Amino acid sequence: MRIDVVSIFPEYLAPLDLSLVGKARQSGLVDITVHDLRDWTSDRHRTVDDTPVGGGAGMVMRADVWGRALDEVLQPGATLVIPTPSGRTFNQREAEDLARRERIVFACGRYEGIDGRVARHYRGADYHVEELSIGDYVLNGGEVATLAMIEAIARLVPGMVGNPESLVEESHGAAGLLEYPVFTRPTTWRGLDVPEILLSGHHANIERWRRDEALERTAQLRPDLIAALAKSQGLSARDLRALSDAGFENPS
Ligand code: JB8
Repeated sequence: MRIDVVSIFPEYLAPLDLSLVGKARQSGLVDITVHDLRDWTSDRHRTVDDTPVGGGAGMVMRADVWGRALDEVLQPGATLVIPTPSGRTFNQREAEDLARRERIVFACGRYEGIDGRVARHYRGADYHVEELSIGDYVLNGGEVATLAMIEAIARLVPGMVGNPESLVEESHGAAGLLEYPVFTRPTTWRGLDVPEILLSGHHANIERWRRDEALERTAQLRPDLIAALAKSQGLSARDLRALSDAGFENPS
């Protein structure tokens, strides 16, 4: 997989040298290049922005500069990801989808964002263009959102995670639920005991306990996920009984 990032703050992407993503880059599994948008400016001040047409606060990133950069960096068949708070929300499904692409280019905006014609132009030129938000809050630019998305995508690339078992468990263990709590030694810490069932060695009981913990935690914190699972037949009769025993309303 090849990933390019275009930004006016290339140093913001330095964490991509670290940890699992850094190792994947060193092993050649993921090839990441960070570009400085100002390399495609043509004036003495290396200007990338201008005032908004129609008025309003702040500055807008110029289509001409982005066009020169993307004409050079985007290869045929590539996906263009534009982080923006007005995009569709990036989630695990999007990460799985993007992990299957051969080439992705992230265009990191700043100020009030990138001239709206840039996304339209590359869509019209038959690129996959995804305007994506990482959540309902506003950052100062697309760089941190890009870091989050690259980390979520890269760990799904086959051969990437040190322990492939952990990915398998994630996808079919408690699909659509929050994770159950985890513990390690010592079994007593500051007067708090690890749940006894986890020390029993009874794997079927442990699995059931973990499923119940995941269900309860999800019902408490993310009732929207319980409703979605109920709608898609993702809850067994046993799951429904566990939720009812824990005092939650029947989600159907
Ligand atoms: C200017 O919150 B965000 C985000 C905010 C931004 C830009 C891109 C993304 C560009 N502000 O994800």
